[in-house]
Amino acid sequence: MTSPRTTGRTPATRSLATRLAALATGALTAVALFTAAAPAAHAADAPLRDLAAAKGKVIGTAVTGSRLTGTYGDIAGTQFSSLTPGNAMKWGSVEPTQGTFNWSEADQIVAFARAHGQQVRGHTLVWHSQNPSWLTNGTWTAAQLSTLLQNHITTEVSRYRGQVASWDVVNEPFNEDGTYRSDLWYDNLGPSYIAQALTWARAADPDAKLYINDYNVEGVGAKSDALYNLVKSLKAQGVPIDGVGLQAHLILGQVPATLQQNIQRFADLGVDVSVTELDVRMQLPATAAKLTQQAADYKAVFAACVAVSRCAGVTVWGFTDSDSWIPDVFSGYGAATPYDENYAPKPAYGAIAEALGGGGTTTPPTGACTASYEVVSAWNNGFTGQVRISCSGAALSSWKATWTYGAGQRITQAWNAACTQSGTAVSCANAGYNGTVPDGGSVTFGFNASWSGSNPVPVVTLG
Ligand code: G2I
Repeated sequence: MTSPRTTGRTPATRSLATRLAALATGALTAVALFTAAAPAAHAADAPLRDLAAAKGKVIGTAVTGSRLTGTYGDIAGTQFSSLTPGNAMKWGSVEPTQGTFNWSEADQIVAFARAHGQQVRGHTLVWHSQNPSWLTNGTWTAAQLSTLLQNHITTEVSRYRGQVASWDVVNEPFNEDGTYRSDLWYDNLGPSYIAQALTWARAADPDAKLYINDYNVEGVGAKSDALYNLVKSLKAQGVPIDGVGLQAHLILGQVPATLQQNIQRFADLGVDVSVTELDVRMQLPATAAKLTQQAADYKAVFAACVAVSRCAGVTVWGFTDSDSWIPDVFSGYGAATPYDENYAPKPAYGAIAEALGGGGTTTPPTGACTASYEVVSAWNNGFTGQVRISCSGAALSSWKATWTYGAGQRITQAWNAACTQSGTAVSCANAGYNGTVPDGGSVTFGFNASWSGSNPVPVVTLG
């Protein structure tokens, strides 16, 4: 289809474009004085970890050790109360050659967590994947394999004794139909490897909470029934089991309806439950509608955890889309985490805050800084916008304004701020000279952008 704003416009279409522009300007200035009320994602809201703590919950994220500096480190260190090494504690990472250990990334993450007053979730001791090739390619008797596993668990858990709050001791032991997964451990040792692994872990650190962790066990079904029956039988036998981890690698719009009921039934067995690897993937590109649905999905998961007292907390599997496994594994899918690739909080961030009792309409702050977005002028395919950041009863020493363009608008130029746009997400940070907004004062920045079709006013979040 040819756009009326491409070549060969007739006077009639030009006048339509002019009228559209006039309409856009008029309509938008009318609503444009809309003020994005605080809470801003970071400035006015308490950090997620404080909101979670007020509910008695832990909020965690998987992290990559090499990235724990700059903005990534700031967010990881301030918003979350627990860190899970995404890969650094797996057997293949810590003992790539038999008897030669590499603890550097795991140590780094543990030290970072300690410096930021955070828990560590150890992940993972017994798994079918990411084992070292010397182990998987070796030929072992059952007795040798059992000894290797015992030594591995003892070595790793002892090293972090007192520093790892919870261990995903056994990861992904089940098939979808609830039978045991055929892997190195089950095939050679039978199902008793699970009880043994838990027992060895308990001996190495009696204070760590010991979990069995799996995916597709979030709702009631054959696989979660198998996990339920296993935990029940381990408890009956006196095997040390403290918790169940529901990974929760979810698809947009598919939070299981039985999630809370399922968490509750595990809790009723006398174990803790944690959501350990939450992400919500969508087919790309992300649109405003998909991000809104994603926010609802995140909110539903957090709300389910809040509703069950033995739900210890929720960990997201990477907090930024730039550190997510999804695009590598599910072609065409992504945008699965609460922050975009440029660390701008997505609607899911606000939804998490709301589920944890913050954000939204709860307690209006007495003093606040707010951002108002205004379309100053518009023409057939472009417009000039301005954002004013005003403080009353509060002040800022730096700021970042973020919003989502749901109708295809694109920033082409900005002044008095450094603006970037990734997909629909816009992020504008203060220039070197205008980061300070005093109590009772304001700062403005401007931009040009393109638009077509419609140009709705976005909600600006201040951070
Ligand atoms: O697969 C998603 C998760 C499912 N539950 C258990 C988790 O441990 C698992 O995490 C992922 C990591 O997020 C990925 O980062 O586990 C993957 C391996 O199964 C990790 O991917 C691996 C890549 O496959 C390697 O090529 C890469 O060297 O990450 C490694 C380190 O970046």
